[in-house]
Amino acid sequence: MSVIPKPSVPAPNIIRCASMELVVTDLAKSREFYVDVLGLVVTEEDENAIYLRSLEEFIHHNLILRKGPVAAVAAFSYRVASPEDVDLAEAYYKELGCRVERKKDGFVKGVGDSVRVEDPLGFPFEFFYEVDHVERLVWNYERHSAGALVRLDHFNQVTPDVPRGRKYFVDLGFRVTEDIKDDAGVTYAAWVARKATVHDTALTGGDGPRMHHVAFSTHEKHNILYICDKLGALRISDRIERGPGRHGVSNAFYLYLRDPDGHRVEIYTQDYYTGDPDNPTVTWDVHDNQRRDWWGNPVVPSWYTDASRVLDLDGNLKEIVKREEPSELEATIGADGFSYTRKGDKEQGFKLGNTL
Ligand code: XXG
Ligand code: FE2
Repeated sequence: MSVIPKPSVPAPNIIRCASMELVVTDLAKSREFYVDVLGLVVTEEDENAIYLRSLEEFIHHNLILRKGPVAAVAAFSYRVASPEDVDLAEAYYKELGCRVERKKDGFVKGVGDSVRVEDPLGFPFEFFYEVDHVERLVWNYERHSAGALVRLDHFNQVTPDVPRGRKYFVDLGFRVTEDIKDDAGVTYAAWVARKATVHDTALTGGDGPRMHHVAFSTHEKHNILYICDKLGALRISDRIERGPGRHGVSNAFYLYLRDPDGHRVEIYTQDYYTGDPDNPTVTWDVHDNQRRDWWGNPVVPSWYTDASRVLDLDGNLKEIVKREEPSELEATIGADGFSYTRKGDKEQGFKLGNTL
């Protein structure tokens, strides 16, 4: 696949991942999952769409559920630092030869002047600055549940050629915080950030463009355990796909759920600070069975294979390009569903009693 050139115009100053627009096939069922079970707050809703936000958010929404015929993702939205950065985003993607649309009144409720693009990796990206402010519910503990989702943390995107995508994100001003590689130089995944956490989005190697997951953060590990208990009590434990556990990459505590359409949602907490310009990149060996789960628990195959389709700017499903390099599933998971333990770990090993 061809290298994506760096445009001559400066990249827009991106602040953070801000919102995702999900197309869902049954709005009532999705509302039940995101509002009644997970506790996201409804900012606004009508018969076609529900605008949701997390408890610490002050902008209009972090998630839009829009009714449609096929489950898919309509937009990955980023907030930029100023109105001029929306102009820069428009010029940047035009120079890349991408399809670009600008709407001064915004594409969705609550957001003003914005640009939507079909980016070089095939994803529908949006950039905006103008947005309606709403009440920030940080102190409204009467509205917090034990599993309170407080912030949108990151997106995760499936793309066939991770190094190609990584260069595109670095040109766009992202820092690479972590990645997964093998000795032969194959890259399986990369995590890239604008805000001072491990990521605003990550690239997972696979057939794409597809959306792997959208992640919301909660404050503490016990909040994640409460969500598991609640799903059990509601007899919908089959929505749990992977976890709870501790990631190797990012060191965050995690849980992956599947919504009524199969869209994957991660609940995430307690990664580390990455805001310095010389923050070092952490590289993990694909054969290190603690990379994706620090306790060495197996990753279910569906986590590697399943992902949501994405839409072009006309609302049509984007065509999928196959990954040519080996998938992480083939590289690491045996017939029993378990990954291999990295050779040499025993020699490095720990000595009982020397930790404190
Ligand atoms: O947010 C993440 C993830 O991308 O969802 C996955 C942080 C780490 C991981 S991994 O499974 O690689 O530990
Ligand atoms: Fe994630």
